[in-house]
Amino acid sequence: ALGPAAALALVAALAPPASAANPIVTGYYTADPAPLVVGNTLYVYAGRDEAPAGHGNFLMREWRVLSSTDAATWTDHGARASVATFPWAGADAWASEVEPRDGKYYWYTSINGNGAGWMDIGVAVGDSPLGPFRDAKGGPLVSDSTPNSSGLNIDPTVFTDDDGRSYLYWGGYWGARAAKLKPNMIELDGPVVTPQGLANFWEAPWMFKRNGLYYMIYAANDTNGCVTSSSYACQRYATATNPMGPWTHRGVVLDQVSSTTNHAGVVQFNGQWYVVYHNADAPGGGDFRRSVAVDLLHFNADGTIRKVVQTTT
Ligand code: FUB
Repeated sequence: ALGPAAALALVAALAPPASAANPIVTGYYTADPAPLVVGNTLYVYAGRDEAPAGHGNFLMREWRVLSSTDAATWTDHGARASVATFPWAGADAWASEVEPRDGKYYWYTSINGNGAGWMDIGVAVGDSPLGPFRDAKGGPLVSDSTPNSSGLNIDPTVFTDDDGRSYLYWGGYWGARAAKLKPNMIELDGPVVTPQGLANFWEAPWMFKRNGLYYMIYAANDTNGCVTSSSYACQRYATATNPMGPWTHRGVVLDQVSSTTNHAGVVQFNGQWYVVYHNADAPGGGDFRRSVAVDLLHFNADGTIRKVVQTTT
């Protein structure tokens, strides 16, 4: 028979991993979450939705950081970057992602520069996951003047492969774009290309790798199995055997959520895969008053992803 200590250990081993109470932040609204694991800590970088009730557009001026050691209870580290982090920009702290390299943390952001175009991609750098972060480049990494840029340069996702090469994908509305990054992480390495195979791409790409296979999840808004109205979006996903594609579309991984936008990140933490996304479920929430949620992500034996069960508590 098992002794009490062994029995407790067995129960702990058999217990399902902690799942979050959603939304993970109350008290203010958060959107466009980007998860990152450093050591035993899961960080979530998210924009803050500041739009008052009834306001019909995004009002976003800063990015917040949350952390957890169990994906269920969260510490709020406040705003760690804002529009003011980028002296050449003026507004719109839209979706972002943090990528570590060589002991530094590079925070890639969608931001409204003061140039001729609309949205640009900026990059800030810090010495820890919580910063402090400073503008790394003195100007945009991607702007309208970047050859073959997407026209709406938003939603950067950066992926670093096992061989140390880093890749940047981004894009919104008019298509996805991809480029290699130099090891300094603040310059493109070669041309901007249009990745192939991301069927019905709308915005919000997020790239990761599992068992040697590259995955891209991204928002789509087609009514062919994705959403009931193209004002909304689902998350489709694609896989590839090369980090620059071509990609093979695999299906819908996250159905329409309660906000019109649908933006997600995927991460493995404590042996479990999670999807971090946003919706409008929080009290007083809406399309411009969104809240971050965390749910489990499950893979089938053949590497395909099961559709996420969205939980509300
Ligand atoms: O939060 C502003 C924009 O809405 C993001 O950049 C898009 O991904 C969508 O979530």
